[in-house]
Amino acid sequence: MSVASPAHIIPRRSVVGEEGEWCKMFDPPTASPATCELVAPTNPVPAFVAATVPGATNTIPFTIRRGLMKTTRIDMWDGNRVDFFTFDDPDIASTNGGVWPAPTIRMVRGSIFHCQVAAGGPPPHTIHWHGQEPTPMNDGVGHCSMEIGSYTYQLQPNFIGSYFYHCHRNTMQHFEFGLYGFTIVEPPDAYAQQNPALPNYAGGYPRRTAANLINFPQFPGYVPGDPVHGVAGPGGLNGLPGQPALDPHAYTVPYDVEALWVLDDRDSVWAANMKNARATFPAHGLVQPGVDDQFFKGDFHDFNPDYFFVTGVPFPGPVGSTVPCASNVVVPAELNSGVVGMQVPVNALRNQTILIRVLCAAYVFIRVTFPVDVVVIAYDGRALGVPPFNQYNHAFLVPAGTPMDLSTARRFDVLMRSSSTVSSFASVQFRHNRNNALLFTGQIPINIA
Ligand SMILES: [Cu+2]
Repeated sequence: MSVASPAHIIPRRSVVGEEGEWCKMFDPPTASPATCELVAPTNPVPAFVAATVPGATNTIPFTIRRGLMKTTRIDMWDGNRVDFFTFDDPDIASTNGGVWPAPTIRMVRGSIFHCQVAAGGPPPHTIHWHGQEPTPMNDGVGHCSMEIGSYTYQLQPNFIGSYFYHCHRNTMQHFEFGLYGFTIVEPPDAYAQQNPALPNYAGGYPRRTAANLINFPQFPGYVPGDPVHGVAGPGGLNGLPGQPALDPHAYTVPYDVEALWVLDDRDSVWAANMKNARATFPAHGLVQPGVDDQFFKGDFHDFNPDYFFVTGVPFPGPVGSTVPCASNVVVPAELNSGVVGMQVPVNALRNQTILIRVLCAAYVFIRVTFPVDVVVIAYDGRALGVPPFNQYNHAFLVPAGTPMDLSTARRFDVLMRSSSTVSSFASVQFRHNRNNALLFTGQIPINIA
């Protein structure tokens, strides 16, 4: 199809004069909208964080908060300083000024999730929940639904898995500059058990995630589900009056160790030249919105990364090298919704079930190769073989040494379990998005003692 063909032109009405509440892409915005169809939030995680993380508060009941955007200058491994755009959590003082990546958001399936986002830096921004299924105004799609000043996002997570949230305003810039964080949806009872003396202590491990492991009995504790009626059994996803009680663990498996690998790249020259966060914003009063605005200003397409990271941890080496990251990095509970002990490199014991959540936050291609067999249980926040899409896919084994490719914003979750000791690395190749040239090889330690 061609945009030059009269048959393919979609008429656009002018929105001049409406740059307020609903036409929020303009600079400067003039109003913040109310959340559509607002209902009472039920997310239990903010109260848990306030109860367990020293100094944390829960200012708005059942609601998490995020502030954006902060400008944070981060030291690279070689002493160069690079600008990042970052979030903070106003309920956790240690994040003031912004952290990168943003604090991980955990939520439980079926709860009503609210996130109040306030723009302290130059607005507008919009938060996309990448794989969640909110109403359109809460989906935060770039250039369509904007939060300005302050906006409360509302959604109900219905699929247990791995997601992320990111600014979708001028995405190639705001996302690459660091305005993102990881999001994890857990079973409905993940935060119900809050006694640290009990094995399912909500702030630690084991935890559970969604999977269909009917063909992989090496992972103990898997609870099968009802393939006809879905994850929740005959009562349906949310239960129906008179139907049997739901099993919150149907189609889930416990894991003992959790690792988060957010793979990212930075081009320091690109970052230095393109750091005006408002460079491409359209202005009020343009006659043809979407035509007269300046989305294409700058050299955003010319991206050649020279720094590489896993979950904010640097791979300390130049382009062309093969370099391991630090071997002992644990995500602080205050940056992980109160959960203690989520790892970056893997340090586990024999016969522990290890869950590794992988996100490609890089703009170049990623090629991950594990030194031991893994079972892929989910892609992009959807567990393979789990209703309602169970007839279309299934979990599968990836033998040791087999490369797996990822492109920007994609995720996969793998399970690993070894009865023998392992002292090795997973290899992460960063390959150029235009010619697939190998740019850098990062090594992530995997130690099973
Ligand atoms: Cu933004």
